[in-house]
Amino acid sequence: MTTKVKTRTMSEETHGSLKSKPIRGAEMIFESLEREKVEVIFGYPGGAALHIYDALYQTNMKHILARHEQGAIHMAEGYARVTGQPGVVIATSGPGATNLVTGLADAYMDSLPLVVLTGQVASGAIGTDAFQEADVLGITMPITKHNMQVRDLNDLPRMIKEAFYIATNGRKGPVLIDIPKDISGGEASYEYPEKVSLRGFKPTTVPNILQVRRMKEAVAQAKKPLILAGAGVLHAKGHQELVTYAEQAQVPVTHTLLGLGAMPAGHPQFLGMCGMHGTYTANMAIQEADLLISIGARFDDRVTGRLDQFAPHAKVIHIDVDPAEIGKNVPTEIPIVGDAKQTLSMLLEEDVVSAQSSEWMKQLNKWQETYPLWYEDDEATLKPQKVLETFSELTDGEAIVTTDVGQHQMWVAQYYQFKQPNRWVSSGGLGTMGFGFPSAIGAALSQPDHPVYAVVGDGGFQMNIQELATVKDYNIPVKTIVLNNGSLGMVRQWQEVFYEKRYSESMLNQNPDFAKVSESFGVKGLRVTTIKEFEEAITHSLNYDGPMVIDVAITPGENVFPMVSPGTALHEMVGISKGGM
Ligand SMILES: Cc1ncc(C[n+]2csc(CCOP(=O)(O)OP(=O)(O)O)c2C)c(N)n1
Repeated sequence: MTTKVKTRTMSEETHGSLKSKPIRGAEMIFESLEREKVEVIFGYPGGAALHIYDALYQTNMKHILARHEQGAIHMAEGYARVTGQPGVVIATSGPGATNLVTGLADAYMDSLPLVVLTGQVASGAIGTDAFQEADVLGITMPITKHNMQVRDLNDLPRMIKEAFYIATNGRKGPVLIDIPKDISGGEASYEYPEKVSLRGFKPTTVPNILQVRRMKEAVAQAKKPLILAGAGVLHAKGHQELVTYAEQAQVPVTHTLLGLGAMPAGHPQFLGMCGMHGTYTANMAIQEADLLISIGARFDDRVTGRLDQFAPHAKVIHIDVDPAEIGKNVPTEIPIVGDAKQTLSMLLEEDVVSAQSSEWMKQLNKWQETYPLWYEDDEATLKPQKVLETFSELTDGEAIVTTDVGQHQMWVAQYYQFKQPNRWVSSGGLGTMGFGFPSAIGAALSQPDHPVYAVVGDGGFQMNIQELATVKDYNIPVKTIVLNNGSLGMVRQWQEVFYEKRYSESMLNQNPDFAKVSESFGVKGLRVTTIKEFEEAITHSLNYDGPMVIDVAITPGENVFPMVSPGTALHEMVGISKGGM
């Protein structure tokens, strides 16, 4: 554990005499973070960030030293996904900053609020190819919602205030501030602005009432309506309004991968996930619907399949806080610019008229009974689907679950019965391997009393396995379930289906013993090969106060179904029922 001595908070010294007494730029950072009520920051030091780390030493701010900057930023993403609050990251210049690139792109694609502070070489050295210099603004411009470099120390407090504002207002996203070393080490008087005024950034969150009324009329006339709920519902914390509206308007609901948890699993109007590995009922509902209401979803190609055959009979209503999303991929009859919660609240205030959907609901129920998710349980091997069904039952659908990217991610999405919103943390847009384990650390720090599980593949876990040292160092009780199939499973599946079983570089022949690896980090490690052992391990983990890794030897060669192949339409999915592939 760390031995550093905490001496005082910044506020103690600066409150009351803000303008008169100059303080260092690095101190301004922590003073400002305190004012933004930041509880924890994730980071990794280095030369250009040394003033910042020295100032940190003199505060009470909780800092988690990751073992790789990529780990730090995924932790911040996990924190942001569960809380809705910005995750804060500090890294040094050059390689420290470039190691953040994947996490920035990931957060940008999934609209996660982050405030990222990077050290930079001293102002006078910028552009000279100085040691550990990288053009961080140039590199991160396309993968941040906004980025800025501090040129004058007097601007630093305002820039931090703006960064928090931009990251969390309208469509959320990552904001980066690049801070040259002479700026963090320089002194000036400090004043934190109370308000932000940005002429070019005034997002519309309250929708136009006339558009809302048009939607009401369209729903009243619909016979086959459908809501497609995306992560925007969760970001806006509009899940309760979604359920109430769907019930009152008699409209069934499907969701995107990242919309999981917006509607509780098991709700009679809930059809499951749609898209590439969605349920038969959800995908067919899209193809048959006469009215499709997208709320906080962006019509990603994994959702739409072949675009020109997507929802061919539907009038489309698109609700999104980001006007640039509307009409981007799918032509929209009724555009509604607004925050999901505010729009749904407005709809509820307007006296909901329900759709004429009783026949439609009967048909959907029939599909659900006839074509449920299925898998062949051969008893001899450990089926991943069975593992996840068991995991869902033993944790009662209440755990916070993070995943990496691959087959295991799709199986969690299909088989974990999320009962609550904001308990699902996964890399959707960018599809980042190595995300699952560190993001679970951030999630666990935000909810210390809640069980947090990272479900990862044997490939992805090895991409950020060094964070085992972090969970040990701070005794963060993350439980990691490695669904170990000895391969890059999703790549192997595509090679089986589309490349005539030419398994080019997708076998992981030299996997370490994950239980022993974790033991060597001081983290409890278990290996299980039967469903009984798995049950025992999960039961044990629920009462175990510390980190743990459970290496699960699942059936190699198992595939994820149903599946919509790239370039085909949603109704052309394969593997719908036993023997159907
Ligand atoms: C950083 C990164 N590199 C490559 C890929 C491409 N990719 C997608 S899934 C996958 C295989 C994942 O294997 P594993 O982590 O073992 O999980 P599984 O599919 O077996 O559940 C790969 C290589 C990716 N998504 N992210």
